Amino acid sequence: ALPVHGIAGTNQERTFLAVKPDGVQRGIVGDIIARFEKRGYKLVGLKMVWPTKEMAESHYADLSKKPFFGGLVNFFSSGPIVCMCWEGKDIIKQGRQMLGETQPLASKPGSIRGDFSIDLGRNICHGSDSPEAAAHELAMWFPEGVNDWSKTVDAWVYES
Ligand code: IDP
Ligand code: MG
Repeated sequence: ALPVHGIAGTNQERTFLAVKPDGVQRGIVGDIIARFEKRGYKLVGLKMVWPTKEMAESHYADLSKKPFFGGLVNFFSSGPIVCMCWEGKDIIKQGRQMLGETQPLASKPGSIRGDFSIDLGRNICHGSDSPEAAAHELAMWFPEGVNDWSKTVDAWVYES
């Protein structure tokens, strides 16, 4: 049977990851993409978007009551971000682990935030934190959909 893409818990699980404006400015986009590519994950959506304030507010709506919300929205809409949809086994959780902790100072070396960032409000990257968030964020950032391509090397990445 053909794989049904985007179902959490399958080898076709999908998540939304983004390089935030600081990561774009600092030229880390390629490094971040390379980490997920080299691990074996499949890139199925990729584009640069300059978020409006409204898009930033919507993306971070669950944090709207926090005191840092205004600064976060201004920062997130201060320049283009790189939007990605990555696919593969356990990608939602693994993606978060590869990003590191929200607080860069608590992030291990080897994680993106642990390798490239210091301050909480300049922590380089975003990743969906649950299957529900992934579905919601992918619908918001990729309303046009993503690419259901089959990666021929998958037989060398997955046992089955
Ligand atoms: P996450 O990005 O690891 O999912 P969230 O709690 O969803 O973390 O917060 C979203 C973003 O808001 C964080 O990545 C960080 O840049 C910023 N942020 C979170 N907590 C604080 C805070 O206490 N002060 C300032 N900025 C914060
Ligand atoms: Mg979050």
